[in-house]
Amino acid sequence: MAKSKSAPTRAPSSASKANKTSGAQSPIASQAAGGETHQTASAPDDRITTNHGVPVSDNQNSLKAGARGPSLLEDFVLREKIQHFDHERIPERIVHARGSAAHGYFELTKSLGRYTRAKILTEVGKRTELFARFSTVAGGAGSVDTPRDVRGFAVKLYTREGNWDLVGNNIPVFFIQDAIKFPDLIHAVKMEADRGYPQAASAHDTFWDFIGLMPEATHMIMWAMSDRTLRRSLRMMEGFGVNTYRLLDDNDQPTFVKFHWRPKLGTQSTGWDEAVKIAGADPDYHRRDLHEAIASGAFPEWEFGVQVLSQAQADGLAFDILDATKLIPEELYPIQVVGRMVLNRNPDNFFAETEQVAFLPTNMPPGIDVSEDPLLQGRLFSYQDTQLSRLGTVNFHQIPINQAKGCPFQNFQRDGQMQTHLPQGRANYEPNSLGQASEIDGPREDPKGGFRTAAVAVEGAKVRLRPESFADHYSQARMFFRSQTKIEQAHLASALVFELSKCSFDHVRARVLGNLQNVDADLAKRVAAGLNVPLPPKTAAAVEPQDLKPSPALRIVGKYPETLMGRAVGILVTDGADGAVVKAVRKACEAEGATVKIVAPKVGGVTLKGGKTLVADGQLAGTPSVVFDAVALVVSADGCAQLMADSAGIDFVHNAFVHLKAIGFTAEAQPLLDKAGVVADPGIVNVAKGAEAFLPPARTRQWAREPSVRMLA
Ligand code: HDE
Repeated sequence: MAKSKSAPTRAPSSASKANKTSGAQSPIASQAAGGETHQTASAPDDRITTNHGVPVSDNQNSLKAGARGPSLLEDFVLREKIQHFDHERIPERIVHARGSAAHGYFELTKSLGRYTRAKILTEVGKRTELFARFSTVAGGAGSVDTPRDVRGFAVKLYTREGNWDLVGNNIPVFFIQDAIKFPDLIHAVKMEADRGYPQAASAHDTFWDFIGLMPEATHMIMWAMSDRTLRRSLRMMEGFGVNTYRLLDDNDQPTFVKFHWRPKLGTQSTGWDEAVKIAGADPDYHRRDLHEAIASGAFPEWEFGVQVLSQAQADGLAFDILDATKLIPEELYPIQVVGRMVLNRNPDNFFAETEQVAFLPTNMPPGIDVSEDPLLQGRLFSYQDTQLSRLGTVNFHQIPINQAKGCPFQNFQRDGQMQTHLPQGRANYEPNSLGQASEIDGPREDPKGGFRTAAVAVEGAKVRLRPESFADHYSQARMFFRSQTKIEQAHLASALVFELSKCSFDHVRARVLGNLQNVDADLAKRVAAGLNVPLPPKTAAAVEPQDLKPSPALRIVGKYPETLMGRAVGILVTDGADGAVVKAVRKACEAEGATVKIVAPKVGGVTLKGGKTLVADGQLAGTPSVVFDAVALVVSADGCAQLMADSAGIDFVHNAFVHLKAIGFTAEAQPLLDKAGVVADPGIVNVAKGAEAFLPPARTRQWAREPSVRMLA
């Protein structure tokens, strides 16, 4: 039965199925007659082994009773490999399942020593290693990057005094005021319980049913329906701690603090139609963008800022600082920029790092503390708990990505599943006195340098009550809406029309419209008109909304820097295109920091006028204009004719136009522009004689074009 391993075996019939090559091969792949590839090790260090170190002789064939016989139970190599594979997945996060992450560093530029003793916020110039993970909330791990959704913005800073996890979102407020409503909120937004859809979308009955019944969500709904939830890039996204925290000074005196991350590239969004099309063109749009930017050395950067308020200042606010559905307008309490974050290294392994990273809002160094915000209080329990079901053990802090790296960690906690540490000594309790020299064994508490809690006075009966000071659900929603530009207001109203159009219950829509009347009568009217349904009466508000001063800081349009830095330009070329024009456009855009990609009907590229070959970065059908911020059409007359016969060519141009992008062109492309419905405006630029005129419109969107290409509410 047993054949020599080095001798090719041959079954009596169907010989090719049983072919096996000699074990004595060069380390280079060799192809057996039957099509199997064996790559053999040249040194013991190169050998595949089992998980227990036994060298594997054959990684192509399982052990069988005869070449065509059944597999043998004895084959522990096969069983171990398959069994490990069977258990490769861990439960995905119940929220924020889809995420992308990167390593980087934090650098303090201004000390907050007046307010805190946390070293990370007092040691100017010191760099602290960190790992940041950005995520969508509602979709599963395999969902697309561009749904209309809030984005998670979680940063694990490996400080010298333990890990600090600042687990925030890209929106400064939240849907609910009390943690007890979180499971309801998430159940409502995720796939509906009976049908299992829609995936990663809030546009469905259960979400809007819940929202209509929860007026406290109205402010967040304004943000969620704004372009803030349509991210252009993770690099162009703000981050907010959302909850109110405290800083504690050397004497443990507390100051309230709100944390902010502000992207160097400004906050930029896509349009809704564009986001939908990107989902098809590149479901990994954000993950790819982040990875490619870091790989190319264009390191994303954020400013780190704080708003600090004393108790007296907090008491003077028109709302409760403990209410996470409210923000503190920058105009009232400016953001002090005190540091920066740079992401400069992609993860080596997605699972080990991005998937296994476990953020805990309870991770705070001494000098930072929580507030009594009832949403935050619930979070303090939830994250630790969720790691146990995801990572399966209380020792998840030993996984390298979760380990405190800036300092040692030691205590008397012992054992547990997946214990990888080897504690020394006899004493696994404290106090103890078994140590030989010092009469103690192991670490001890540090009353001076250790984590302490602010000694804030707490009083009151045990109650399940929402404070009166949380009752105004509409004033800040109104402030947000009225602070937006006309374009952004129209986008927000249209998003509400889109989402409510996907609901099938009239009473669900009507209730939301009733709430919207409290935000802004005109907004409610526009949404009702967009749905073509009657406008119901205004919902009675617990507290009549106030007209707060608008906060222009809440806009996106007109606020982001007009720049090509971090933007992508696509040049569509055909055979016979003028290489000099391609070169000029590329050079001008790259000089301003843009990434330029060549798109051609075939990926092998085109033959330029003059005979040179220009290789493409992307093939036309697979690289539509939605993945670019601006495009240029450098084509020949024949090439133009071919593009006009191809819907991918027409869509490339049409979509760039309706997505308000700059379009550079050479005269030969004019028939294609006409066929794609492009109408001349300052964003449509002839680049035949130079790219300069293309640059200003390519640095932004052509907002003035929008009314001519889209019906907005
Ligand atoms: Fe989370 N949240 N959350 N959340 N959250 C989780 O923890 C939770 C909330 C946020 O990239 C979970 O490790 C409760 C606000 C981010 O891994 C879970 C409440 C904010 C991430 C959890 C909230 C966030 C999470 C799921 C209401 C903005 C992803 C997996 C009281 C400040 C972190 C996990 C990552 C993840 C609970 C509300 C941000 C279930 C109970 C508000 C960025 O523990």
